[in-house]
Amino acid sequence: MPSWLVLGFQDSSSMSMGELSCLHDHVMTIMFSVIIFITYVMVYLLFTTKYYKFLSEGTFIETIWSMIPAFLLIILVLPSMKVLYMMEDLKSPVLSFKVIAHQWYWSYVVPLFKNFSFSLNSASFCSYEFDSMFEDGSEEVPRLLTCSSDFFLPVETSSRLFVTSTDVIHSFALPSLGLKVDALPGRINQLFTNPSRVGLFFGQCSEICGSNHSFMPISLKISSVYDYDAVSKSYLMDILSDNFSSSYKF
Ligand SMILES: [Cu+2]
Repeated sequence: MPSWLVLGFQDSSSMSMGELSCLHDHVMTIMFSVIIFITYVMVYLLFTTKYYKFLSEGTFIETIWSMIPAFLLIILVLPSMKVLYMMEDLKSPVLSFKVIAHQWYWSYVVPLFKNFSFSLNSASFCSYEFDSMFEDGSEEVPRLLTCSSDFFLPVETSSRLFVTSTDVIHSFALPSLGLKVDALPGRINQLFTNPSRVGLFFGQCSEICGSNHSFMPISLKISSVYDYDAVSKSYLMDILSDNFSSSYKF
């Protein structure tokens, strides 16, 4: 999770975020080498009094200084394309979730897993929806990141997130999983993730979406596949008992 004085990325929790961190380091290494070399040459030329007359024109040197940047661009673009395709390829997801942005909270539509179904008055459920509001917590919980209910995903399972919005443009972002996509009204964007470790992860809306933009955090709980049904069932029971507490017993 984000903490004070951390200037780099958060620890990665999925393979795609690990690859993104590696790509970042790769690009930075090349970029700083180029900056240092160019700065050295420019400063040297500013202060030198020598002039090498054959350097003002020469086919060989011009070929060299065209080939080297082209080569650098190729070694920058190849790993970038690899990560891009890795993140976009859906690889037949096991579960599909729907993430809906509102001013100013998130709601999630979660499928029930492993043939778990729930019937109430002869209607059976295969998915359900819950809202996740910002919660102004006490000192023990992370400030501006705590939600009333956590979104949850099973670990080491390919999941697909459909992201959309009901009002204005928001952006669903979870840095430690390397996820970020705009939530656009009238359009569905999709994300693919395969979390590699369990835990509680935080993100925030990353599009200036109105006066309470800072107060729509995302908290994601990644549990084991075996716990997923139990968590799912307890959420469903909570929602049903909130909505039908007077008429039904569970
Ligand atoms: Cu927003």
